[in-house]
Amino acid sequence: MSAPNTIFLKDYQPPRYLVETLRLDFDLHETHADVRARLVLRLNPQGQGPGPLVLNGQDMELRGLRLDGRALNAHEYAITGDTLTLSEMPESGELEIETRIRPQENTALEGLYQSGGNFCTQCEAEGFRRISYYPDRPDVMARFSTRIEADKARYPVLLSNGNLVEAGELGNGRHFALWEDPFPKPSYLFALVAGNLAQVADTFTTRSGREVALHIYVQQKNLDKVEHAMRSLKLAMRWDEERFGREYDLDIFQIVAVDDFNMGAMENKGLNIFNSKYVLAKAETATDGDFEGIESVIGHEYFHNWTGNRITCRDWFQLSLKEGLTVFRDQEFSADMGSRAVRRIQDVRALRSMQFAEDAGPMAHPVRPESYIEINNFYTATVYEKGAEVIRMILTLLGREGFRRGMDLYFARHDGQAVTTDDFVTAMADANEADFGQFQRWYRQAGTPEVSANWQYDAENRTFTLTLSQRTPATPGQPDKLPLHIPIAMALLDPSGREMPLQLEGEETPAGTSRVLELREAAQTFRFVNLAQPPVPSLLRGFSAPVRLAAEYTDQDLVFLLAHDPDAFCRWEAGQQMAIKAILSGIQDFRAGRRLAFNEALADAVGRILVDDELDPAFAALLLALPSETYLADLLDVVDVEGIHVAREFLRQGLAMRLKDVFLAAYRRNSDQGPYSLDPEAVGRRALRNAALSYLMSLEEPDMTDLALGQYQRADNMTDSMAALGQLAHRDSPVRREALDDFYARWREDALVLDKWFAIQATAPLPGVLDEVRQLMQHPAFEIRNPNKVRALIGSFARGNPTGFHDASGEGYAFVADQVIHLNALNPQIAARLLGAFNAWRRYDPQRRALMQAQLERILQTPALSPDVYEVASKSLA
Ligand code: B3K
Ligand code: ZN
Repeated sequence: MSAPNTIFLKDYQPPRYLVETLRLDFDLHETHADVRARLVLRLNPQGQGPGPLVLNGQDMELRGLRLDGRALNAHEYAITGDTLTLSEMPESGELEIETRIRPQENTALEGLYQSGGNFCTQCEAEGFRRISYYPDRPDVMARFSTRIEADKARYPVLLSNGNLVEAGELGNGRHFALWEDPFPKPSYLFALVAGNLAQVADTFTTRSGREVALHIYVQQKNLDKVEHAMRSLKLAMRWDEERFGREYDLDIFQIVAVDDFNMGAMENKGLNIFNSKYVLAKAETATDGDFEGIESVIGHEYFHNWTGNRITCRDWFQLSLKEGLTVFRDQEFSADMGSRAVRRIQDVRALRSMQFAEDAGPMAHPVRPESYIEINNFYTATVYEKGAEVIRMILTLLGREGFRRGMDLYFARHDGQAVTTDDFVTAMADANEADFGQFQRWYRQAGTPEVSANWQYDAENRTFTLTLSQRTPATPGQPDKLPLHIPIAMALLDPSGREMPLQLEGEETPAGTSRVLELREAAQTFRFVNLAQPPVPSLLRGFSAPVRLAAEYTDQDLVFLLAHDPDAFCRWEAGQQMAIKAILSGIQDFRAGRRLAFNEALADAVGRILVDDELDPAFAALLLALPSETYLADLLDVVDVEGIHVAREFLRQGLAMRLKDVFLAAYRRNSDQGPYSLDPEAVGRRALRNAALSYLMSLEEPDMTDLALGQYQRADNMTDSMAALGQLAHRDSPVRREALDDFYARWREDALVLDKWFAIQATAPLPGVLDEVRQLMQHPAFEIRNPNKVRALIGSFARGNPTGFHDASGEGYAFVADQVIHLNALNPQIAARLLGAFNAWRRYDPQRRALMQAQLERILQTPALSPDVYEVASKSLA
């Protein structure tokens, strides 16, 4: 095949024409939809001057084209590939375009499509061009009005962005609604919904006293699962006012839940469309993690109203302008709603297991990429999560007030505009008279920086010398890296664990007990004076920068930090480092055919955590969570699939054997008798109890299986039910099948719960798992066109089952590659995501490497490959 085009940031040109208003008329039918678009266009004074008008359009039939009321002749326009070009375009004029599209046949779930018999849309990034010919780019912002006409019995609810201005009957069983959005917006924020949906309504009064109607639409049968989403929405609206001074700006805010959705949710102006996974929840069907996910995604999409919608991106290279910033905002929201320390550690875990791996692989790209083939492939952990870390570093460097000043200036300066990440950083710098010149490299340079720290205490001179150095490994297309501006939050702890007063050489007096050191050079030395005792440094507190830190800690230092560091992140990290050391040495033993040795110091440390009742139980649960197999894989030069699994399980079982009674006591102590509560304390106790269960189950003793089975049978909530079922399903025992069948029989009507059932089976580290996955693909509840099902079954197998996917036979690879090829024709976005499971192929042993390479090559030779899949496969092989 001929390679699809690459788009480069350096080629950016402002649009030649702007659209002032866009009127859309939809006529929805059972086999098709007719769309009429009327664009009021004018020459962009900042553009290249008069010339042809080029519109984007894909998969549609052009049925009419008029300029200022006059039908255009065939020689006045040209359709080539995915564009429509008008050679002669006056400086201003009204263009009327009639197209016919087929939402019923749209399996890519981009543009207008059907889900569960309802119509809905997904336009970001470039889905609007499947609805009408249009300058489908974010720097063209227009005022939209949308009229929808459809059968009234089938589609009683007709929604679009903005305010409802008119609605009525049309006789013949059809009806219509007219919506107007007063805020100019890019086409990617357009949305339409037509369907048979039930509504939950509430109101929110903004701090300036305006009342906003809040409507959440779901299927009738799900009305009992909306309360948490509504509560989250109101909390988010209040929080954005309090923390950032941002009020909602329309009279109505609507959320619609749909079952078929490529990602989590979409922030369309005034009409967010959500994957039902991020709306529907009640204790019986959703886990504590699901509840947290809903709160954060509802918050995230709501916060986009200011960071994304009012101020949007100039082009898609600037995606992190809205995504990194909005992830940062949703992380802060969640931190303020629950335990800040726990949320921070969870976020760091996710960043390390996904973004660090991305940065180390063939798709590594900067937070602001320089080129892409398919923009949908760049909705990545780098753009989102590393982008959020970059914002967080700005906060760390400026302090909370300075950061707020910068945000205020950003909103004041750029409201209503489509801007760049440079504009954002400039606002931050200007508001604080700060210099972010070097800092900007975080946006341009890919790869995870490695920071090394070593130190010396000089008892005679009472000084402590800390040397920090940095280097960023090469990434595709970026062989050489420059030093970054890295904030390293730190403190020095005395032998009792207290923070010591800090005085750098040259300072008159000590000031404070914690600092942010600014590392700007390749290597820098910081000398602290007046220290009567040798300190242990607490470094990268709160994970103040997205780097890999190599610090010269002894085993003793780690034990000390785990016991005493007042900074929760560093305390947790010390425990992780101890576990990592133990597992890495276990892997070496395993490789060498030696018996694995157990590190008794770890059992002491874990024992102390389990009996410490001062500890927040949620934090204790995190301390007990072993580093993920993916993160461990990332730490090895050559990934040892079996070794990681064996050594990690050996550590889990070793701890359980030594501490069985303590785990059992913790299990019992944290059992809740009362009714289910979402209060952080109760959530934490469930987490700790279920962590204890996972250790106890590793003993593979019949009474422990009974414990899990009893928990499964008695659970009144999905958190406890899933935790127990997961344990039962991931070990070979006589009750395994029984429990899985029971769960299915109970939840067969609930699609979201069945996703959990699929995922738990797909991630079982058991022989024969691939056969089970194959069988499950034939299960009546499985549906290849539904992204949630694909993610639950195939995605979980490919990314959440290292021993299954990487089975030495290569069958796991062949299976996933088959699915990628199948999905390529149905839903390229989902296919490309799945294909990402192969990205780390070069880091495996020669046999596995060859097997994965062969599958990638087979995929690349598939006829009619989508640009999405082409880009991932070709870059992976490059
Ligand atoms: N902005 C959307 C993501 C769109 C993805 C398009 N492939 C959801 C979000 O980040 O809020
Ligand atoms: Zn977002």
